[in-house]
Amino acid sequence: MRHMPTLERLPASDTAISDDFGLSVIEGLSRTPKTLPCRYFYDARGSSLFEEITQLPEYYPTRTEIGILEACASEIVAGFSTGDVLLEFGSGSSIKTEILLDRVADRVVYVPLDVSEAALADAAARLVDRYPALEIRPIVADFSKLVTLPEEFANSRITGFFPGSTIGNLSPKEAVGLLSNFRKVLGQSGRLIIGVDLKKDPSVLIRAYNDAAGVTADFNLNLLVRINRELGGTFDPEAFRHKALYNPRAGRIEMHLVTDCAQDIIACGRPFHFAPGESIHTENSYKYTVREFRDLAESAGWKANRVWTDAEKQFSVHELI
Ligand code: SAH
Ligand code: AVI
Repeated sequence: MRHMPTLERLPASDTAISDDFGLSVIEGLSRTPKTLPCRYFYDARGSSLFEEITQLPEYYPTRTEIGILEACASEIVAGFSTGDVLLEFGSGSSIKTEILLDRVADRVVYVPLDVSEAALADAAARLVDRYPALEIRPIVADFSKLVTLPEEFANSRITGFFPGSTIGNLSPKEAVGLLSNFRKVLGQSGRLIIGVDLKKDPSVLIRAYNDAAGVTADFNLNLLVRINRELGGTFDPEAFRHKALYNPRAGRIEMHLVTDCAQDIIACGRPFHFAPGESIHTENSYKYTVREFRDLAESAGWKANRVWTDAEKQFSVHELI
């Protein structure tokens, strides 16, 4: 068996994950309406619940994107030369990446980058066994705060891989900022393969974020459990319920945690009051048309090149150069 690759941390200016949590919670719960950033969903339990979500019958994005990637993988990997880097932003379980690695593991250096150390460690353990010839360099970092990559990649051609429509969890304005920064980090010779969920019948969307088994509800509520554990919170998760709705004007699914009765809780040593019916807005998941996303990518300094979709036009995979 091969040794596990060491997890690399970028310098403090590039990433500040744990220190941010308390500040973000104080800031978000002090607002009206209250909010919490969705990147904190992914502690060990949250990452594992997300994996369960991807298997749910109602959650079409994962299996649809996998189908698209299987169909277009040979076209994507044709662009790789020996020594090129495949850098995945928010790599999670790295399951979809195997579709590409099956074809290029002997040629590329794979750099999974994620805020979740647990997800990175699990994925790296599986990949070293599966691909004995693959060089893996995992990085614990917040992709929204990336300034530079490790010096050793300075002269490499880098393909960024950003599947799963994680870009949809940012507002369109933030998405433009992130894609412009990816442009800088990947350089002019870089390209980006990015998965984007498409606009569709709202009832299909609402089912995907409000599954019958209640896994998405547990994923949402786990944020309160995490605040209790890591920030001395006093939330009663049973006093909050999961709510998912489609906001047609903004073109996004919204997830909320709603309480039906008044609550006074402590988090980070500070008091927060909830009126009956008040909610915490925990996530947005924006949906785009192919045209809207290509325009957004171009406004971030990329050229929108090839695009692949499934037959029902549920999901899209874009190549930006
Ligand atoms: N790319 C995988 C996983 C998607 S789940 C797939 O398509 O299946 C989203 C992943 O992004 C989680 O593993 C989460 O920890 C990570 N993530 C979310 N926000 C992040 C951020 N700001 N920086 C780095 N990783 C982030
Ligand atoms: C990771 N991200 C793209 C998922 C989504 O669909 O917005 C997170 C998720 N939230 C609820 N279900 C899945």
